Amino acid sequence: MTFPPDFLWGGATAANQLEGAFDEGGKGLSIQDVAPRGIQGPRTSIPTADNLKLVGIDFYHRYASDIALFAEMGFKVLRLSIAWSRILPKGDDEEPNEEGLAFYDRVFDECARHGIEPLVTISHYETPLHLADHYGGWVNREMIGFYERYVRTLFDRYGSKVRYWLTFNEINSVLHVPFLSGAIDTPKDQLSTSELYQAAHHELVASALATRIAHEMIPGVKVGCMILAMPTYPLTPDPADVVAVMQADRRNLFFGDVHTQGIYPSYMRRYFREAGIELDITDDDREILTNTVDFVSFSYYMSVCEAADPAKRATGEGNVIGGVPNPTLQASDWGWQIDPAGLRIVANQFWDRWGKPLFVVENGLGAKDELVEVDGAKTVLDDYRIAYLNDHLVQLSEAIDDGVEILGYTAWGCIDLVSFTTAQMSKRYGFVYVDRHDDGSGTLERYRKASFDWYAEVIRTNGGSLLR
Ligand code: BGP
Repeated sequence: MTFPPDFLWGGATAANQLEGAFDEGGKGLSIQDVAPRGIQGPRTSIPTADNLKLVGIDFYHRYASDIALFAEMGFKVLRLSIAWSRILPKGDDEEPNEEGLAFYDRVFDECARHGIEPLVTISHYETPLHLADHYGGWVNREMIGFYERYVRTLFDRYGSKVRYWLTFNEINSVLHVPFLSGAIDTPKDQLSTSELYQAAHHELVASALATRIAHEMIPGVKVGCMILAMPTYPLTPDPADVVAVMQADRRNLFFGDVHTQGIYPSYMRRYFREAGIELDITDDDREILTNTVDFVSFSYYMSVCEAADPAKRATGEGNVIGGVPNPTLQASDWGWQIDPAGLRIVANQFWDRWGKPLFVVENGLGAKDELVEVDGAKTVLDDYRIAYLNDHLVQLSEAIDDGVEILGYTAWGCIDLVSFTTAQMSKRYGFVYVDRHDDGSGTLERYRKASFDWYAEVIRTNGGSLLR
């Protein structure tokens, strides 16, 4: 096995999916506090008790013991996000909320005590609700200034504690889930493609600005973009399908192209012209975009197919971006098609195209788990999750052997948390089981699953224990 000796093994989380304490410590409301059905249902006007994210898994109060569990597995890195509305409760506040700042100080100090490096997502689907309700979210250029104020506050406060930063989670998803990704509270069918790309443009400028500011303020900092990776295969060998793949792929790769090259790629000119899109791009914007990222991070769960024939272009179940299901692959209980080789393929594609170090910051299997008793201890026998992760990590090692530079791997939802797309508790990813259920019942007790020991051994052996 070929994982480099300093490979960053760990797990990934997001504030809105695990912290809970949605109205404690001076926190303002975020868009997630009014999205009880994830991307699958409408928002509510105020937080409602059926929204599992309001309590999450209570990480806000249990962070110390949870981080101790991660340390027990040998984590080198923990990906977590900062809830923007803990720091700036409304988003346009002049002064940050000290209690919110102090919370993440405690979290980072706890990580440091265990030798765990934090990898921090600045904006993970949790924009302050006020910015959605009063400014219209990222279609509005003013968002760049609010984001700048937020990142300056973070870099100033945590610059000595956090070395790795990600600007926007799955930035390409703004085209697909405008409310949760872009805080744009207009139904998608009433938004024009121009508005969606304008929002994407504002985020790209904000991301490049954050990169510039970080480089100015924090010596040795590493800033990455974060892309929802979706390798796309032709449904048939028909060249028309291959062209369809090229075009579908570019809708995603565009975001990485801008982040790594610092300019809009030439193929977008034709797309914008033919789609009648005219963007407001200023000279200042163009200058800011030249601040390219230090690395590219991505989530990887599944691949899709693409076809030229609209009759074949049925969309797969449950995923954020869409795409045609692959007839050769099996799917998870939530319809996400399982494709370990896709991880090797996409890592090679990104490396060949961008030449920047990569970081796999999300990967894993959302599955229903059953708590059982073995030798008097409660656990989950999640051999299905172990098989999924094993096969993906073997493919990642193939990519490393192919010559791709990979900084690390953080398994998504390393402790069970609330799902993003469906807002369920029952879609579990963790090495640690959390006793909480879709109806909100449960003790919130934590139990180690079989995958807990398995992952600890993978980390201890630096991948040597993986089964090829
Ligand atoms: C990504 C998000 C995560 C996450 C993951 C799994 O799109 O960045 O926040 O939750 O998908 O999705 P889900 O929780 O819906 O299974």
